Amino acid sequence: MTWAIRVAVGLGLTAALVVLGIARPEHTAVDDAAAPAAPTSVVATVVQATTSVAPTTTRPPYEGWVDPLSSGEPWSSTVDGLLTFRGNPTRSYYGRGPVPANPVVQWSFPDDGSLCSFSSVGGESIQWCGTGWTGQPTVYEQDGERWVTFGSYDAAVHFLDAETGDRRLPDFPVGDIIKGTVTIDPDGFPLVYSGSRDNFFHIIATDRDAPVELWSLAADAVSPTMWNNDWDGSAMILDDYLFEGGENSQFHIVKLNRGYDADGLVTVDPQLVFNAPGWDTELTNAVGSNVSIENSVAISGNTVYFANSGGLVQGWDITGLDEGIDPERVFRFWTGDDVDASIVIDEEGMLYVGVEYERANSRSQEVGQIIKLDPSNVDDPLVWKRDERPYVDSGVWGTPALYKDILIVDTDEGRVLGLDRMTGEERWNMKLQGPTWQSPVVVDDVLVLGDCDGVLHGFDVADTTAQPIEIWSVTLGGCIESTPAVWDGWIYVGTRAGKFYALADDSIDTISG
Ligand SMILES: [Ca+2]
Ligand SMILES: [Ca+2]
Ligand SMILES: [Ca+2]
Ligand SMILES: [Ca+2]
Repeated sequence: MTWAIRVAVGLGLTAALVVLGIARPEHTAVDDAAAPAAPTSVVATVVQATTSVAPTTTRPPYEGWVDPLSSGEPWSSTVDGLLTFRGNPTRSYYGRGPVPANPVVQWSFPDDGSLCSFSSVGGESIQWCGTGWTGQPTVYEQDGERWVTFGSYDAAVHFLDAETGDRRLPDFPVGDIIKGTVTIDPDGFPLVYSGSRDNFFHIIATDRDAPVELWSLAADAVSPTMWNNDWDGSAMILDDYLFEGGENSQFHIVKLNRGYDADGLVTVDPQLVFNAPGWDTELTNAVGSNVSIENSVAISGNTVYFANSGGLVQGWDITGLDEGIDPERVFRFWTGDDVDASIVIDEEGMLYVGVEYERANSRSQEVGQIIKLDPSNVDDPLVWKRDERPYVDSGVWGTPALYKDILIVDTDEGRVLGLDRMTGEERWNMKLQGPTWQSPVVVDDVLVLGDCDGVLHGFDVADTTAQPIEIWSVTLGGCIESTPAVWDGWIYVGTRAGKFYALADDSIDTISG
């Protein structure tokens, strides 16, 4: 049975956006042109860590950074919520049900106008609206109340009441658009971590009348850098360390030194304790200088994984980080082409990687666009591969989703695939209006996925051997490019038409129900 819920969209606004040519994403929405290089002289300092917080799990304590068995589980035992892009260190937690059975828009934001601003791409200024890649909202409890916090294309972070859409705090303006997903402090400090195209990675306090920036990391604070200065990746925070890749093509680790002052206000005293290029000479010889890191770092065991626009998947061992021992690269696999999707890691430590097809080189034709890697087999890690390259500038932008025994992947052309995790064999496929760049969300056996016609779909995927069954659809308008958040009967998502939406069943009564 299918419900088609049509939501009235301001036709004048939609028409205006179409005239401006921004109702659909451009392929430049993820990749940004190289910025002029600036000389830098800041050198990272190494400080000794003094404390380490043991993770709380229902299993015996794990002697390391991230228990691989935590794949698919919530991140924090301190803060209830969806706290970062794809929810946890292995980028494999999609939210908490129930999923609405018949979702209806309960509120939209802002009340008037749209979330738009102008930003430059390659010297040309264009208007950007709403939220885009990756743009997943965070949903969480702070001081006993539920917040929805996200960055958007109006160049601000928004802090909203999850039930009403009213502002909990004034907007926090940054210097340029925000494409990525903010991270909420997993240890309960009232802190929000956000990148921006404004060349800074920001740490924002949310425990006073207005949000306050406590610190920022400039893209040129390290050297050498390559390509650009934006920050799209969603940070990961473990044991007071922040891990983040930048479009400066470097991998950064910051010791936060979080605390509170005499008035009880949150403080940080960040120290950049490590940074390293995410490229090597072999890579730049093969692909040139576009080696920016646009995905969100993923961590399993004692290894931080990420990939860059040069297609280099890499793992960095952080075993001795809290003893002052520098991380070392322990895994290297070249996919041949741009990897902007985040790496997803299963409970066995296997990596699932979505790859774009824009260089069209022989390596990307050999390796394919959806791959499973076994990083314990450093010399021959490729477990399986799948080709998804119908044309140049296609492949995968969305971060794949692990669900039961399958991997769910959407492609630029709008194909959605259910693949056997063990073999890569196709269980099912379906076609939506592309480009589909959001990351599939699966909660309570329902796949929530939007398309670029602005329709948000719910599919029953409980039987992983069967074709998904559409159980509802909601027309929001614009292109749904960013990843939705599902939490306690609500779905939160923005579109490129300029608004941010909260959907729930009309019968929803209390936020905590
Ligand atoms: Ca970017
Ligand atoms: Ca690209
Ligand atoms: Ca920039
Ligand atoms: Ca890229």
